[in-house]
Amino acid sequence: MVQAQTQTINIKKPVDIVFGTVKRDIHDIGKSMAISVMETYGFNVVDMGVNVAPEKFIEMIQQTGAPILCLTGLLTVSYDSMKATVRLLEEAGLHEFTTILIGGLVNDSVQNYVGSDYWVQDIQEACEICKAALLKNTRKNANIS
Ligand code: B12
Repeated sequence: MVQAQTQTINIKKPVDIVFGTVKRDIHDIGKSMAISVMETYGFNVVDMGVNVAPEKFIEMIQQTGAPILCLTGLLTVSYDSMKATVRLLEEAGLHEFTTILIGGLVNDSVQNYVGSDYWVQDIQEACEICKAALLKNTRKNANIS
């Protein structure tokens, strides 16, 4: 069974990217590498940790108004967690303002199943996508700025 994780989440405003390993998955090596590179590029990233429930991602997007959501998962069961997260974001009316990238052990079929905007392996390519997404999306839903 996957244990619940408790950790302090560091929020540097304005938040550009909310990033986490999805529910039931604890793989975090790729996530940590991606976050390091993204921060080097100048993005403010909130690291949600591992085994993150869909509701937690949505709460963080609502709280920060972050225009980009990055999900990682390496297990087959992670795809359902990614899909549930995307669905919840849509139900909250936030997908319109949020670009969703998935990474890890994913491909075209997984992206179609999950409903994300992109799937990426290459972190540099992800940074280019995030740059464009920052220009496109608004922070309309932010409770804080
Ligand atoms: C290391 C590892 C572990 C470590 C994880 C340590 C940690 N802190 O992360 C430990 C030993 C804990 C582990 C546990 C398990 N593992 Co494991 N693990 C791996 C292994 C060997 C390497 C994964 C890794 O870190 N790769 C290196 C990183 C750098 O690569 P990456 O994650 O792909 O990230 C890169 C890109 O994808 C990208 N990226 C990643 N995410 C994202 C997200 C975004 C948005 C972007 C832009 C980019 C991006 O950035 C990185 C740099 O390029 C893989 C095998 C493999 N070949 O992948 C198996 C693997 C993922 N594990 C597997 C399994 C089954 C498990 C266990 C269920 C085993 C068990 N029975 O307990 C548990 C799962 C526990 C859980 N609930 O999560 C299977 C999954 C099979 C499946 N399809 O479901 C794999 C594929 C092994 C296998 N061939 O069977 N595992």
